[in-house]
Amino acid sequence: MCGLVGVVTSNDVGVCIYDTLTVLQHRGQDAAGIMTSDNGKLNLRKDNGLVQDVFRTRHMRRLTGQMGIGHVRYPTAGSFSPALAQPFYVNSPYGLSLAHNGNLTNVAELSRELYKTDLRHMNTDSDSEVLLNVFAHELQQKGNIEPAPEDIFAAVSGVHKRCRGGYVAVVMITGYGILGFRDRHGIRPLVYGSRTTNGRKEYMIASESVALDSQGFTIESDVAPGEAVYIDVQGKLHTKVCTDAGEHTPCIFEHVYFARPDSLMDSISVYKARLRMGQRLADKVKRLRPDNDIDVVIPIPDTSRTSALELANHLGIKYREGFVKNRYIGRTFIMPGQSQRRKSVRQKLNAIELEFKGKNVLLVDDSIVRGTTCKQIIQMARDAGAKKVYFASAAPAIRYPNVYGIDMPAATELIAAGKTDDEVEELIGADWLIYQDLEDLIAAAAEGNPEISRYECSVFDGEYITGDVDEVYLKRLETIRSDAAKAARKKKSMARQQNLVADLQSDG
Ligand code: PIN
Repeated sequence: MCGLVGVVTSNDVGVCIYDTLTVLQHRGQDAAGIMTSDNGKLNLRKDNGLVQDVFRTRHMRRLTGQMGIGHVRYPTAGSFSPALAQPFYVNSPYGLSLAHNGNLTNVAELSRELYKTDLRHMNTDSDSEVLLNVFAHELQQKGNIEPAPEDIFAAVSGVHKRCRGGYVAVVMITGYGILGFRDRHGIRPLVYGSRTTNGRKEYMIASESVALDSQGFTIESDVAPGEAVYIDVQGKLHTKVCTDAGEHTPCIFEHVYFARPDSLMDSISVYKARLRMGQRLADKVKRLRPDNDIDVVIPIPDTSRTSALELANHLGIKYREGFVKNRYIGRTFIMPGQSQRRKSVRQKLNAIELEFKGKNVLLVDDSIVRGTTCKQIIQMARDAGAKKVYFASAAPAIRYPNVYGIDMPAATELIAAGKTDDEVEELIGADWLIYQDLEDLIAAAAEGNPEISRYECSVFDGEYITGDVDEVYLKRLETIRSDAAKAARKKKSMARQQNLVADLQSDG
């Protein structure tokens, strides 16, 4: 998962993009980058790390210019090299830089095509570099000295013809403007808005509306499936739908876990969707166990708080904060390798004993992925004196990998893959496990925007909307995503860095 932003203003944009990236930090903590364009000259700073660690005052001073793009990275394919930090740049045509969120499912075929037919060199195995080069090739074909909006939109059409998957991107065309585009199913989110400064309209395109809020921009619209939005350097907005729009199927997982609750996605309040998840889960609890003996509902912070609160309200049972989270520790979900993940849970969460002692507790989490964290948390609840530990997941069982830009583990590492709910219940050590039903999850989101009738739910139902994901593709993904493969890649990239340091030292 990644977060991106593009801004065209009348003043220097560096600080505005920096501040926005801190607001989008939840979408990726692996790397961050900003590229600005100052009268046709580009300034770039990117590296591995959190936004606050990547940018120092000396970098910010250099990030001048009235337009720019920024990116926070979450390593979908599990690579940790700083070379994969975005934005990416290609000098022809015009000097293009790109920040991308999502995943291309036909990247192997595209890479071959770029190399053999378009005569382009790829320096990484990142699909973002592929996307940039496909766009660059398509725009180059227009052959105009100055790109007109029609040329840019035609290039986006070319991208949609060639690329499959779930993707959004912002592209800066040096000296000309900033472009944002969204795949034809609108799987990944993208929104744009404006503000007026000294009588001039300024624009921002971003992954989430909370980015706009934070900088005083007002939402104009979500980018529609297949639509492109181009803001030229004078601050003029151009929009066009650049492909036959497919069925609009936004990713449901944004509502489950990824997006900030204060964002609106395709006009749906993420916060309200989570409240409704809690309400629907309560209905299911009542249906299945009308005489349940739950004493207290306890969320596993942070994401599940919203649904746990509404679940408790609808059950008429006390809601209590039984776990305290160390807010200075990153999300364990993103850490590579099982052993590191196991160790960090206790560092991250602590139980308040008095909320557990002698009680039957219903713990609530947003989802169960690998099951390792929730297993330990259930044990923590027992250690704190709980009589019975029930576990509710605000999302259905995750049984299939994600191929559209969410860093789900390999299928073999998903606890529910190929298992029944009872088997998962036993594996995590719960006295009762209750999952949200998929139709309830969908309804919880859909109530916020009745125009969207379908969602991208592949991690729950194994249906891949782009129709090109087969066994062979999933097998290949498995070899890239498994913890063992990630660990091997990390080792290799660290060794490479150490060699580099040794070389520099020996150079004196
Ligand atoms: C919670 C995010 N959420 C917690 C991510 C744990 C699955 N995990 C998915 C639950 S927060 S496990 O946003 O960081 O607060 O299934 O792998 O054990």
